[in-house]
Formats: sequence, structure tokens, C-alpha cells
Amino acid sequence: MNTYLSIVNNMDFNTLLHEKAELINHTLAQLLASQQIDSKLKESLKYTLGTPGKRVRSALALWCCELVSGQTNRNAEISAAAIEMVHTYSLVHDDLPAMDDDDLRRGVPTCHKAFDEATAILTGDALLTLAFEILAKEVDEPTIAVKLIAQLAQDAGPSGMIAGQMADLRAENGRGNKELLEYIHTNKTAKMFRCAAAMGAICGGASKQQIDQLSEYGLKIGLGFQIADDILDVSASSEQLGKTAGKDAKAAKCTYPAVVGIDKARELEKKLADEAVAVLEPFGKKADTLRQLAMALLERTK
Ligand code: GRG
Repeated sequence: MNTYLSIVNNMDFNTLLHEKAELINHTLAQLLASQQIDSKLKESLKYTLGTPGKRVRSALALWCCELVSGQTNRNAEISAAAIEMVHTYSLVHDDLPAMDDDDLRRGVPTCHKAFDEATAILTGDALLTLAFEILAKEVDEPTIAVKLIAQLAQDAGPSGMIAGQMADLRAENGRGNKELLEYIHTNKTAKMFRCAAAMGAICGGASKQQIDQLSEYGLKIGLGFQIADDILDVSASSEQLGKTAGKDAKAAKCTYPAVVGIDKARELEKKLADEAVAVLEPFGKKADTLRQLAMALLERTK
């Protein structure tokens, strides 16, 4: 793609992402406002959910619903909010002193710095449980709600994101290899992208085949997203990222730049984006936004 076209496409894509982020922010604010909870906890939930995240996973859920059904719907919006809650909980807990011990997230103080450690632990716990509560109570069809809950539990739980985080912690200061790296990144990051794609597709009434295809797309862009994150950690500044840069190398983490080198990591990222685009073939032109997403992730700067 020439540079001009690439810029034009990214502008279009950023507008589309911004539109979805606004809808997700509105849904999150509405869901939170209706909760009867302790005032300090509510304040910290508002703080963490209100910080400027990119909303990529939740937007993916909405786009997958649109792709299979022609439009988004309330169940997809609830799913997008649930995904964003689980993702935000993982960041709040990951930033805690017992984990990554970070002061900066999304350009502002981390939850335990803005409040205190105990409040941050409870904020994470509240986000995780609230995600499942809204799926159980707000999704209008019980059989769909159960499918969504099962998908989120599977991809965020001990055989998904938690498994990845555990392996990541155990690999610190150890020798990484490509197999371990793929295991960590697939579980820690890619499965939440798969989850978003699958949940959106389920809300749109997708066939089993469509759910499988979109899940595969989600896994590929999710792995690419984490490789890009590894590369940005060594190539961008903390100001640009809104979180502390250079932490992976300092903690001797098992990352793509550390194990295969930065050039090979870039090659792999591109290969995954191409493979993700290839998976979308059966959806035709309707999947153009998802194609743009796969390519935009290659060019992301934060
Ligand atoms: C359950 C404690 C716990 C952790 C799970 C997801 C995770 C493991 C830890 C969070 C830290 C981390 C580096 C995760 C990898 C995924 C990733 C790149 C997260 C950042 O996602 P973005 O860039 O964040 O989409 P925003 O702020 O835009 O939402």
C-alpha cells in the first residue's frame, strides 16, 4: 500500500475506532451509574474505567456483531462493556506492587497510586465480577448469556489470560524460547482478542463456522498486538505509551525482541496480520474494517 493510501485508510479507521470507543464509554458509564456500591469503590471504578484506553478489544466485539448481522445490538454492547471491564481489571492487578509494580497507566497514575493498594485489589475484583453480572442480567436471551459467560470465563480464566500471566511471571529471569513465548502471548493477550471476536459474533447470531473463523482472526491479531507491544516497549518512550517503557528488558522478560530480535519480531507481526486478513476471505468486502484493524495494529504507536 502506498503511504498516502495508508494514511487515508488509517484516518478512516481511527474515526471508526473513535466512534465505537464513544459508544463503549457511554455504555460503561451507564452501567456503572446504575450500581449501588460503596462510594470510594465507585470512585475508583469510575477512575479506572474512565482512563483513556484504546478500546480495541471491545470495538472488535461490536465490529464482529456488525459483520455477521449487519448491525450492532444491545447484547453486543453489554459484551463489549464486559470485555473492557475484564481487560481493565487485568491492567489494575498487573500494575500492583506484587506484579509489575507500575506507577503509570494510560498516561495517568495507576489505580493503587491514585487510591491505595487494597482499593486497587478490590477494584480489580469488582470489575471482574461485575463483567459476569452484567452478562447474566442484561443480555436479553438466557442461552446467549450462557454462551457469552462461558467464552469470557474460558479466555480470561486459568486456561486463558491467567495461564499466560502465570507463565509470564515464571519465565522472568529465565531463558525464553519461541514455544514458551507463543504460549505466554497467546494466553496472556491473544485469547482476549479471540474472546472479543467470538462474543461479538455470538451476539450477531453467527454460525459455528463464522464464530470459528472470527476466533482465529482474533487469535492472530491478538498475538500480533502483543508482539507490537513488545516492540514498543523497547522502541517508544513512556510519554508516548502512557505507561513505563523499557520494563520488559529490565525484568528480563520473555519477549519477541529478546528471544528472536526486533527485525524478526516485525516480520512475524506482519505475517500474522496477513494471515488474519486471509482468514476474513469468506466474509468479502463486509470485513474491510477488520482488515483495516489488522493493518492498523502494525502501525500503532501506543
Ligand atoms: C490477571 C493480573 C492479571 C493479569 C493478566 C493482561 C495481563 C495479564 C496483564 C496486563 C499487562 C499486559 C502487558 C498485558 C498484555 C496485554 C496488553 C498489551 C495490554 C495493554 O492493552 P492495550 O494497549 O491497553 O489495549 P489500553 O490501555 O489501550 O486498554
